[in-house]
Amino acid sequence: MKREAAALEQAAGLRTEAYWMPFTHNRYLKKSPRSRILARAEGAYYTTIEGRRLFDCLSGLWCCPLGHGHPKIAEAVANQVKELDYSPAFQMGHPKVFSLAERIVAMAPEGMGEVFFCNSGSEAVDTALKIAVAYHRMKGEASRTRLIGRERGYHGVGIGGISVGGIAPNRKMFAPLLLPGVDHLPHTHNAAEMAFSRGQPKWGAHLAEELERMVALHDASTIAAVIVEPMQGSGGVIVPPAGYLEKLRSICDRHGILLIFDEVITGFGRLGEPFGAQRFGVTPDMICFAKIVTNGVVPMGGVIVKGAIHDAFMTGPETAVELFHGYTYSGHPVAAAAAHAVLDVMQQEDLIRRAQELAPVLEQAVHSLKGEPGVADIRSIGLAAAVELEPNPAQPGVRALRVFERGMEEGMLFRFTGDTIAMAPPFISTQAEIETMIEKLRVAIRAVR
Ligand code: PXG
Repeated sequence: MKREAAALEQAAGLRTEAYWMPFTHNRYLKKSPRSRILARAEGAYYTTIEGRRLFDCLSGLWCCPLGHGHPKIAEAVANQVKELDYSPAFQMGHPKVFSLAERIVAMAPEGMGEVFFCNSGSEAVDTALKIAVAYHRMKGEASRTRLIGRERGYHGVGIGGISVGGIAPNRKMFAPLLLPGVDHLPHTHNAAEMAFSRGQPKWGAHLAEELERMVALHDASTIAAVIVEPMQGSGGVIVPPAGYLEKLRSICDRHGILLIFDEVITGFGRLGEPFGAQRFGVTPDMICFAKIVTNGVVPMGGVIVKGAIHDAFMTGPETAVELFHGYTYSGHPVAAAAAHAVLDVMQQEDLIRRAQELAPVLEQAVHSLKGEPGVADIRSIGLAAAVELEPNPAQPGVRALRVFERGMEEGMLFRFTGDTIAMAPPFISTQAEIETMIEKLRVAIRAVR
């Protein structure tokens, strides 16, 4: 109670002006900020400064599936700060980053060889795109520079990521900065063919053949890589049609194009396997990761590459730098310590299996919302689900905002983008918590109408 009182006191003096909040309606939030300010987190719950407890329906922003305040992660981070708080990332290393890379390669699909570390999903994407273009150049195919993304794809907010990304508002303001020589595959969502499908839709594999058309148009010799999220997360849990990723893989193989999976959301268990690659049985040439690798406790991202890609750079004099790329905080010791603790906890508590076991619970529960007022579509796979609402034509996005606000009154921290509510509950959730989350969403949807 004392802590609550202290938080309230602090909230009374809360001054919000100086902080420009990311991807946020700043003016609306700051008119009445108190319900949106979090004071603490423990397990699957946040507590706001007003003392309201909220179930963490999206595991933070898809990144905290092991729950908040895990003692083993906290201890690993605290110890690392005392033991070695920073180690220069260039020309120097520290033991935990080498062993972490080895562990990540061991979890990845067969054939992956090395890990390049960075600090976020956006950096992972830009890193992978740079490696792709440089790789072809190393192989004597410098004309392969074109990058292919996908409509509705989200690859972070770097210049590379928004160029290959396919979410219009993230691109239009920055149009003059977008990379030239980028094309986009069509997205795979089609309400008429797949509304309310569970897991992978049966319709839509043929959309991968659009890549063949792009090859015919641009010529394979100009194309470096295709980048897709195996499951589009931010786009609203758009699940790949059965056979689609396999087709992309075989077209890429046929034409010497690299296939990059952006697994920033799907990496480390969200779909019930370590990576989406394993879940869908398709091995890309590179995998971008971030988020869950540290359970969101310390920023970290990275790119896992096939051995042959790494090896293509290992030429020339031994004393020469092979890749002119990296960040001050690549492989940061505190992030590496957190990541080791996360992987330990995942193993000890068998949490990827737990995610797999909970997936049918979420699927069953979320699809029971079909028929509720304004529910236009429901999609789910693994421990991720989205409920798409019919937008209010006069005010797109406001319906989901109202559901979000009502959800908080019901003790739920939902995530809304556009008129879609996304959920990706922690792997440590109980069956009852997942069912309650959906029942509260039902209450909120009915209340908003
Ligand atoms: N790639 C993918 C597939 C992502 O989902 C990024 C790259 C960028 O990561 P960073 O760490 O630079 O933000 C992401 C991030 C949401 C939501 O609500 C999704 C993300 C971030 C914040 C919110 O869907 N994805």
